[in-house]
Amino acid sequence: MPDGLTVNYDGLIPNNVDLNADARVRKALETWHPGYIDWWKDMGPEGFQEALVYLRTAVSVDPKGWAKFDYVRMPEYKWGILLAPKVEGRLIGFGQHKGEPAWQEVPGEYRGMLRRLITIQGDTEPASVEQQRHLGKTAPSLYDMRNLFQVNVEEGRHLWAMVYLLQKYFGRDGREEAEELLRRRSGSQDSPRMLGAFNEATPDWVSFFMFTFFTDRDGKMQLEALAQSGFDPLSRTCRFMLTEEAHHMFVGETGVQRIIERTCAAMREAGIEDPADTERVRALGVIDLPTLQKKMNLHFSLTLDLFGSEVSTNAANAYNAGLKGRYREDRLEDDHRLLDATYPVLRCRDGAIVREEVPALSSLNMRLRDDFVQDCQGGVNRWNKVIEKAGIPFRLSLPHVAFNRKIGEFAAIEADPEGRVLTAAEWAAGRDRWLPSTDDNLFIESLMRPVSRPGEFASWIAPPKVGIDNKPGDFEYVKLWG
Ligand code: BYC
Ligand code: FE
Ligand code: FE
Repeated sequence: MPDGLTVNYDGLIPNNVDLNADARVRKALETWHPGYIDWWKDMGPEGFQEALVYLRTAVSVDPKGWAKFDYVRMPEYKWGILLAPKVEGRLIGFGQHKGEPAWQEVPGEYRGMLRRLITIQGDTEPASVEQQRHLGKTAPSLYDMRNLFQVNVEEGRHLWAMVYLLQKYFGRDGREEAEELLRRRSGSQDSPRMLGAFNEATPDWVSFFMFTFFTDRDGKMQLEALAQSGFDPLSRTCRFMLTEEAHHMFVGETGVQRIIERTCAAMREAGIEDPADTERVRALGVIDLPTLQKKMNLHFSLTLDLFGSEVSTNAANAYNAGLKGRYREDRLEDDHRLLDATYPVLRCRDGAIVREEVPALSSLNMRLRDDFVQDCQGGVNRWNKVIEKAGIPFRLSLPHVAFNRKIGEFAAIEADPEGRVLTAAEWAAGRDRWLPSTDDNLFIESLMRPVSRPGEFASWIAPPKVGIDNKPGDFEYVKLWG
């Protein structure tokens, strides 16, 4: 009997869901598999399909030892279907069905809503791989290249995770959605990915690190909310995905931190005290802190759009139905129904930003976004410690939530990073001070030169403190020629 912890590696698709006993779903997934591999070869990391990459693969869902490391060619990566172990007797934790047994099958009345949530979640995973496919060619080290590819194969696995749910629980519509997930393309005019931020470019490694810090963290928040789901297979799937997600945010946070370390060290060596003296700082081959702030402004604001509208009936319905909870719902202390509660929401009223009490059910997107901002702030504080320790008079800060928004309350207005509402002319005049300008992007692009000798790093980024899997500094994380 499968114990739900070890993974069966015998078939084409490693899994801990006893696919062998489920001929229909196994066949559906085996039918989908070649299209996935074609997609990966077409849209996955460009130019590195033959390289041997030192990757971790999930071999168990036991938190104490779930991964093993080895050299793999990415198209041969074992993309498996892994659910966190079932919790016997689990009950629905919130909404109108609170206290009823968690669903093991799709509740008919919520089928459409659930399918939509799973499809949107699934769509973001391949989108990010598409956005990052060019980056291997400019990796600042083999260590960073390996981390990029690790993130990419795991996002591929997250697609598998959602496709499994669609194929197993949604019959023919699920099959169609699974096909569509391989058909849409990030940035495409005709069939774009579903959410805005996943159609933006990730043009350089600074953007990559900001993306994994901010946008993968939206992934974390959304997965935490879906891990609370009364639909038990979704909950179990998301719980396991979260163990992988931690590494993605590690890549982002330490990536930016290493850029900051390098910049601060170079400034000190050269005796530059003014962080705004960007010309002299750039001449050192490092990224000036004001430009880093602009990149942060961009990726933070793009990611805030992923939380949807502050006031949303979709979110209220999903909560009421018991499908999507709040961040760590199970650790919150209230009635978990929220019928009479309110929540403070920042709104746009007659062109001004005001705080209003709104029914708590309608403001769940805002609440999750608040939790997200708080989570981001922790990382920013750690970055600022590095700058402070170097004695440089500069601090990074998250821009106001109204800054540069395309979705929700603030889509209709322009605001600066402090949250001052601006006229169109003021916005146009200030834009290049707050967001990366063409000139900033060209400068960053000029630094994006590949470094591919083991143990060497590009001029603009410090080496990591420890290697992956405790490997030494000059470890060959990627064997480029296979
Ligand atoms: N772009 O009530 P509203 C990750 C649409 S990231 C375009 O405001 P709702 C990852 C919306 O669809 C996590 N359209 O929003 C990270 C709706 O359209 P319809 C991904 C948008 O539904 C890095 C209309 O506007 N997972 O995993 O409450 C690397 C009104 O919607 C956008 C999830 O997001 C947008 N940004 O909330 C790899 C979880 N925002 O239906 C992976 C699943 C809204 O009227 N998704 N619209 O045509 C959800 O929970 C919700 O769908 C959303 C939106 C939070 C996204
Ligand atoms: Fe993911
Ligand atoms: Fe991720």
